[in-house]
Amino acid sequence: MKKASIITAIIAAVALAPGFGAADAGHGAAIGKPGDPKKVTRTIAIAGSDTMRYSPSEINVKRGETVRLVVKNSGKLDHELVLGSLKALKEHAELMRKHPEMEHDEPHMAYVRPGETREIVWQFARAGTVQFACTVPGHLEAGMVGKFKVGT
Ligand SMILES: [Cu+2]
Repeated sequence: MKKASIITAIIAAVALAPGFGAADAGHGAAIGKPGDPKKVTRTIAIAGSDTMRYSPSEINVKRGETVRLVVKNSGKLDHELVLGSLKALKEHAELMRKHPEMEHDEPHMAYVRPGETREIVWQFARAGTVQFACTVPGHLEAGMVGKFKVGT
């Protein structure tokens, strides 16, 4: 019995270990997908600052809409905007904490150094909420989160 539960634990650990990428890809469908720049209907400017807030932090979009997010860092620290579910964002933040040197640049994220501006072209697929956060260590925890309210 004890042996069986240890084996179960090992299986669970193995299943979870490479699961980060897989889970992320799976949830990618729920949050939408990289958009076609030709189909952009709206440009939305979002600024991240050292007060650990985004401005604006709540944005209404429509299901199926393709938007260009212009992410500006108006602070003196590095910031980032990563789209995802809160769960995936927390996992990403944890990964960043363990591997601060980690290079990561995917279509659903924009890493902005002080004074920089970067863009994400994104198409929202489902009605509901798509969250975003800064996964620079400590920032999400300090409240650097925001959300898109995807309407029909
Ligand atoms: Cu930040």
